[in-house]
Amino acid sequence: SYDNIIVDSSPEGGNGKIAIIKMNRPKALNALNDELFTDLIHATTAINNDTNVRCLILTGSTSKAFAAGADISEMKDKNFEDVYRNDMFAEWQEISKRSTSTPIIAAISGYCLGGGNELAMMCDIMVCTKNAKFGQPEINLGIIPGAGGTQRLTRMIGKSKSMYMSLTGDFMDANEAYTSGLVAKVYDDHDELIKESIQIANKVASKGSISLRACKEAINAADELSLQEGLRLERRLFHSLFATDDQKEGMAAFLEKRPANFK
Ligand code: CO8
Repeated sequence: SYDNIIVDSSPEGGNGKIAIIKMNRPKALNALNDELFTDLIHATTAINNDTNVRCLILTGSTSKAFAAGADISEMKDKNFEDVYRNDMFAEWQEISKRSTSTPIIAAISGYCLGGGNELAMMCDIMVCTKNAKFGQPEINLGIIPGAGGTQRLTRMIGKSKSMYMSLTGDFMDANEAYTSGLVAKVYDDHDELIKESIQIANKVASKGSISLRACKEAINAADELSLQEGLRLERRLFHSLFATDDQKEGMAAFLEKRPANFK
């Protein structure tokens, strides 16, 4: 058990292969402080190493906030030497797409700001409620995004919208986040968000675990590789899946007109 997050390893409605982590500092709108960081990295690492879990949902414990950013009260008195020497926020890469091979769904209600939005963008599928608000308001604090906001957001929604958000600090609503490609789905409220996220996670988790991880690796490589390099990586991963039982089962099941039973 943790102080700043709630981990549910067998959520109601789940198929036994999914887990949910809820960030739980509701009074501070889930501002990401050191303790919450530590809990989250510990829990995601444990879940990533658990081969029974094929999909993880990351969400906030209430409808008001996914996370309103890094904890400003913790950062306020730090100086350059502190943050440079400790390479502040470098450890967040643990949760990022490259380090955690289990697919992660960010289920977002309410505020998703600064480091909160950066955390959501480290996940693989972002879904939200109608009341969600996305932003990189660091510019209002005299700083800039520090955990991928200038890089991942630009790749996801393009330069002009990314510049607009980070230079003005204005928030983006759920509708614009959907039409901009930041989120995959929008739901009415927090309860529906969680219910539907569990359904998405169940669907993902019903697939073969190796093919899921290979698929995640290939899609994330698209951020970094040239088209030729990316196509080559995709082909090699595709070839490697012919060494798995899941490929045999998946193709046999199709031809035998029955659902596949991936082990
Ligand atoms: N840090 C610390 N406390 C916060 C934060 C935060 N980011 N956001 C909200 N809180 C606290 C408030 O101080 C308040 O506490 P208290 O009740 O003790 O006064 C409580 O949460 C409720 O907040 P508000 O009263 O302000 O609630 P409102 O509904 O009036 O406003 C807002 C909600 C608009 C979300 C407002 O709280 C706000 O603007 N928050 C700050 C948002 C922000 O600037 N975020 C960026 C932070 S910097 C950052 O994220 C850098 C990222 C670097 C990488 C991080 C790695 C992942």
